[in-house]
Amino acid sequence: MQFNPITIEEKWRKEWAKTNRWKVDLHNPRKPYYNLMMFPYPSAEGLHIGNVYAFTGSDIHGRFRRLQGNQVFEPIGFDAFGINTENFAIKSNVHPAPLTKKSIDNFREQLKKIGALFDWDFEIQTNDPMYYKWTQWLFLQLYKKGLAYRKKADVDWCSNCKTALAAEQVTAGKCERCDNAVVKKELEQWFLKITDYAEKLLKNLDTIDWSSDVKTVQKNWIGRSEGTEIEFPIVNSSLSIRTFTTRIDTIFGSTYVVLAPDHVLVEEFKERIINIDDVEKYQEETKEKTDLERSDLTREKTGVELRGIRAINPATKSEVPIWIADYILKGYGTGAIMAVPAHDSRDLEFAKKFGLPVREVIANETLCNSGKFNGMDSEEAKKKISEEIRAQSSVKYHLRDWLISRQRYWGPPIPIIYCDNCGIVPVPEEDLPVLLPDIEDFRPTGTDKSPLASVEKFVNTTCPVCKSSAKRETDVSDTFLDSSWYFLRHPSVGVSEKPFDPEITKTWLPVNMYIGGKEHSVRHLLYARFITMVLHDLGLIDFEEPFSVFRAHGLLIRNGAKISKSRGNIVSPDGYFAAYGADTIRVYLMFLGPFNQGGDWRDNGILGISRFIKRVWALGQSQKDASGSVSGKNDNGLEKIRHKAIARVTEDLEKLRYNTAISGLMEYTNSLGDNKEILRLVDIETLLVLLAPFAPHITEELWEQTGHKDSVHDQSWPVFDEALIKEKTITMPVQINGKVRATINVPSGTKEGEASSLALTQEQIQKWTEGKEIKKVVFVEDKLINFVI
Ligand code: ANZ
Ligand code: ZN
Repeated sequence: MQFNPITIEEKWRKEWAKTNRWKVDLHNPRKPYYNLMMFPYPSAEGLHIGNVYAFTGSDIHGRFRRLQGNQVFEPIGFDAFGINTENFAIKSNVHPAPLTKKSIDNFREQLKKIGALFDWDFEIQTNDPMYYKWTQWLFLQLYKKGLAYRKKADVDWCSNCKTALAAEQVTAGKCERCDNAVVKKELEQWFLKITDYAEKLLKNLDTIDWSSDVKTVQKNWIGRSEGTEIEFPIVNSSLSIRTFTTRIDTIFGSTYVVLAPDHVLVEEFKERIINIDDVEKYQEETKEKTDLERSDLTREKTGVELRGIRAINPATKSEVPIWIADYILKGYGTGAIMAVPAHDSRDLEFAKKFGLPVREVIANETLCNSGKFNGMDSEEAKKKISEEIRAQSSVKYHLRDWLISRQRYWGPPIPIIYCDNCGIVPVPEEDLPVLLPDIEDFRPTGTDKSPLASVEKFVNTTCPVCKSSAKRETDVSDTFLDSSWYFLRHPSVGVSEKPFDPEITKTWLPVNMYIGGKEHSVRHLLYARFITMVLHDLGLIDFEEPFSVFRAHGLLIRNGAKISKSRGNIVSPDGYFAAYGADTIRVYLMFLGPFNQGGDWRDNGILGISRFIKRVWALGQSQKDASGSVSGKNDNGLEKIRHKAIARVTEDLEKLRYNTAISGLMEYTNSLGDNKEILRLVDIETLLVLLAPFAPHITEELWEQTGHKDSVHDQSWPVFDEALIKEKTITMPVQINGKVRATINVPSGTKEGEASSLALTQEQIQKWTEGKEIKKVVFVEDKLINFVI
């Protein structure tokens, strides 16, 4: 039969859809295995080859586990709310609701062609009221636990996206959505107290099997720092400055104190500060700068002394000046430091510029100029000094609370009501969802209010407590809240009275294998862990970590360059699917490089894979004609080759080393081709099962054509016999002109080239061959090697 991948794939896709082929029994599974990939944001441009890359890698894993006897639940959905979609809607002047629907419909059709195990009955759309009802419910649980709060703060603001952002959404001082430089704006916003979980988020990293670089990124983002809090009393005042230091051992060298420019004490001492005009001017200038700029070590230090007030160093008891400087951040530690110019390079630069005293307190690794602590090493001094001056040890984190309110339209309204009598009132759970009203002008206003604020029908409501007229919160929540719990919803899609069914959740979660991009290391992956911990502490689930195993996939590039819209080198999979079929594209994508490192898509590489698939097809055809199987002792090593192939592909699949697994399959296919005349059915069967996770359609077709009534996808993963694949070692005589002069140990089957190079390194042989020309090599595999000189 002629090979026509397009018809074959269509045939099987139809068949699978008709019988809902990949459905699993969620209530009574044999060996449940939850295989999840990060769900896509349905962009209007359609599925992108990078999505196909990630999904294929994940689906191969799911199919492999399925063949190993697991019941694999592999759902898919759409992260459909959020600024991305909304920004595109603004640009193209369409409403986000119809735009999202169109994008999802398109995505779904494209996704159906990649040959994945998706069970479409469990699809999620985060913009569906049946979904966001529970996102709002989640917010209410956090609120009731004191983990959601409203606070006025200097927040990161993107004037292009016209909204506040979370710290995690600011990369190198820029908005992660649009690359616009963010500014600070003082606004009242909703925060989730992720910092309460800093310690657990850090500690639990040791208990989960995740890509190690992602763990490191999280660890650094959480940024645990062990130090000391110590008060510097202000002269002629009952107040003091609380500083945070990791180097209390250097306190005798602290010759001045520095506050963040916006530290509350500046306001407090306004009357006593002589140069308050300069100070306020400096405060204004600081507002223009991002935290990133302020922390830049290469920037020249700036600052202003608070003239009129001084502090006392509690160790030396001497008076020291107080400064403000922008390199001290309000949000970290206590927002104030004891400066030690002799031992901190930032402080030294500052001291040099402003002529402040530098006092060395550590020399030759022990303390000096430190009174009775002289001669101690730093560790001992830290303890002793802390005791002496009653300093408190303190742990600080760089992690900030998660700012979740957005002054935008396309998201779930935050379910809060403001009442003049009752204050902040959560919407009663039975009133959820608070529906996002369908409004014409969805564009962000650029003020600190969402467009919902001008929709009177939405804003005006009655207080659930006192029944007087009240107003709704008009901000919506961040998309990352939508995606922080979707893995819990998937198996419970259709459950209407709860966000997730306790029994089903117990059966299926935590997720066994989660695959996705590294770029979400500190956003989605951190938030999802936090929300899972909260739900655990609320007694709603019995695990703290959502993803037992997480593997980050690499990035797909094209012709050596990053694939991006701005470069105009976006690859749409549609044309390739239509030309080669999904199987070839799946195998090609996975062959490009190690899955965890990514690959370089080049159109001309597809042909090689296409040829490989055709060779498999031809083998299948020849097997049909051969109609039977030769077995017996003289199998020309086929049984051993078969076991070796199983061993190699199995091991590679366990480790997601898809590219080397494919090489193994290619070699196996070639070996079978070389032995066409004596092929046994089991050889072809083995090849088809091993290849099935990669190329699900063609293997199914060949399975049928080779006389099987069942499905290749319902077979058991073949096992290999350790003894069979062990190499036998041969002790091979090495001759010079026919006389044995040495022996070498080589694995059975070693070829001439290898045997000869090994033989020529033997001392006894070198004695004979040195300075001589080797005229001829006689080699008999597994028997002998003879050099004629
Ligand atoms: C005295 C000292 C002496 C310090 C020395 C360092 C070296 P990490 O590791 O990041 O926690 N610091 C404290 N709060 C700060 C703030 N809000 N903005 C900028 N810098 C701040 O760093 C802690 C150290 O960073 C603290 O220890 C403090 O400087 C500074 F030889 O205090 B140290
Ligand atoms: Zn932006």
